[in-house]
Amino acid sequence: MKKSAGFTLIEMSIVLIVISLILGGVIKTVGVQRQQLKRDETRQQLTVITEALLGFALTNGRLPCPDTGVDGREDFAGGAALATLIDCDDEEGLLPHVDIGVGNNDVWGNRFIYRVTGSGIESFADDVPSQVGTPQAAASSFSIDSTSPNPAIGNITINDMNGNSIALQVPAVVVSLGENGGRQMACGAALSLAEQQNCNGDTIFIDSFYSNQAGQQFDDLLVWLPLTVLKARMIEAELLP
Ligand SMILES: [Ca+2]
Ligand SMILES: [Ca+2]
Ligand SMILES: [Ca+2]
Repeated sequence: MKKSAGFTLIEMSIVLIVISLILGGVIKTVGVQRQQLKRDETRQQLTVITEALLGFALTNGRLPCPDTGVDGREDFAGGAALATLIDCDDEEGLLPHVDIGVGNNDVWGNRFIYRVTGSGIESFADDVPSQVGTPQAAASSFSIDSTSPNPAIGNITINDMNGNSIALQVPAVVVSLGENGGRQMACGAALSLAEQQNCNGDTIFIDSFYSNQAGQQFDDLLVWLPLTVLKARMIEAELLP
């Protein structure tokens, strides 16, 4: 029998299957790389935000209040900055990106969550005058948010997935809710317990590695301002003795 030249149907099928497997692998790899790039970009944004928050603190003698509306501006209790004390509308809201001069959204198009401690920190936080819009004089007092009388320390805690402390007495934290941020803004039970912890409005936050395991999904990206760094910068700038 004469064997026909070229591929048989079976050979063609095998070739097509192999090509599709290779292409599938390539597409998957490209997808993972794109995801990684977006996460890297968000980490860079968070680094810029940290610097911007420090800059705000150096200029104003305090950290900004969260934006509890949609305009990217700080919100104060009663709707306006008080003449006497800084009093944030809420300790948690969205990053007041306009006031600190950074971009409004993460790479997935969602605003950053921002929480500032309701307690001031140590001896420089006691009932300082409002300095909204005016630079604080050198070596004067410094406040995070002096609504609490004689506050002692920052009150935000960063834990790992297992509830172990990563950082305590944190003055401020900024969260990108990751790719599932749009859904997570509702902070519903569809999210893993760890992700719910980053949008439920309390003082506990979770930082962990990326996971897409069922029930353990975690794609949030966090940055926080350590008390030590904030104090060191304020001392350098002679805003603290
Ligand atoms: Ca606002
Ligand atoms: Ca998330
Ligand atoms: Ca929480």
